[in-house]
Amino acid sequence: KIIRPVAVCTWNFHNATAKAWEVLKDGGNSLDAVEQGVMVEEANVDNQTVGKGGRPDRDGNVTLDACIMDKDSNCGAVLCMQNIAHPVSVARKVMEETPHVMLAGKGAEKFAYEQGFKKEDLLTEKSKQQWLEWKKTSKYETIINIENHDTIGMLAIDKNGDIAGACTTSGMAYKFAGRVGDSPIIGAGLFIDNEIGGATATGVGEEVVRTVGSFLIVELMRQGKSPEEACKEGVRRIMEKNKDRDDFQIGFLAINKKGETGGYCVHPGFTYSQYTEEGQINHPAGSFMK
Ligand code: SD4
Repeated sequence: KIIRPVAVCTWNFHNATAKAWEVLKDGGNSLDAVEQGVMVEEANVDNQTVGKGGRPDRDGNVTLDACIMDKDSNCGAVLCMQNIAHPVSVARKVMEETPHVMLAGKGAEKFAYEQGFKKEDLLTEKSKQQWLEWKKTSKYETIINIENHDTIGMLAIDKNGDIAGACTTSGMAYKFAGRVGDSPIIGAGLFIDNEIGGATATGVGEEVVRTVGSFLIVELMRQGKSPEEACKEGVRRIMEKNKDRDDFQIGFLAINKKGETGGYCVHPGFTYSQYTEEGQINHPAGSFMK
């Protein structure tokens, strides 16, 4: 059975998939759907892992990472960019308006201003106070499923059967200045191959980068695995390299050409939110640890 259109995203971001659905239901394309969908969370100051309101690095600066990829394998990304609330839209401009795929730091910010984006202070009072509290101990640790895990990766298939994806984050809270995770790295935090499907990731980015997680998952689907089976194998590969350690979360999410979706994670707790013509559902993903 072919299911389309479909919008699906990491975690419980109903408002984001609802926004994407608005685009898709009227025949809009998957690229516009994923961009507008994730922008909901970039603008949400209560989400402290994405966009405005994101937790800062250890020096108190909010630095954002995002990427976007379309049905023709065009892609764009911004890395470690400050003062711009919608990095996904800057990533789309990089894709559409430059000969490049990635712009980082000051260069990305300069390009954004040239494209008409406004400078904004992204550090909210809440995130600032929490950072000041953190500085008293300066201990870098992640709490599974709680801290640091609200990155939004979104995948969509439109009426034409074309797939696109986007991923956006403020990265790990209190990271080193300049640290970039998996989220803006094509193949790691996001990958689309319109022949096969798409995948995206959330969690401790370092672990996703070293297995090129999202690319791996799309390739596993090419070999015949379902989205869930492919995500499960992606998690297994990571755990294979972490025999002595399981104190971190990773969640993978995938969609195939039929519009089937699936996810898998390290620890119970990762869910994904899906919107189809049957409405909105939040699915719990299977997990490696029980
Ligand atoms: C990162 N993968 O920067 C991101 C963090 C994340 O939910 O997913 N948070 O490593």
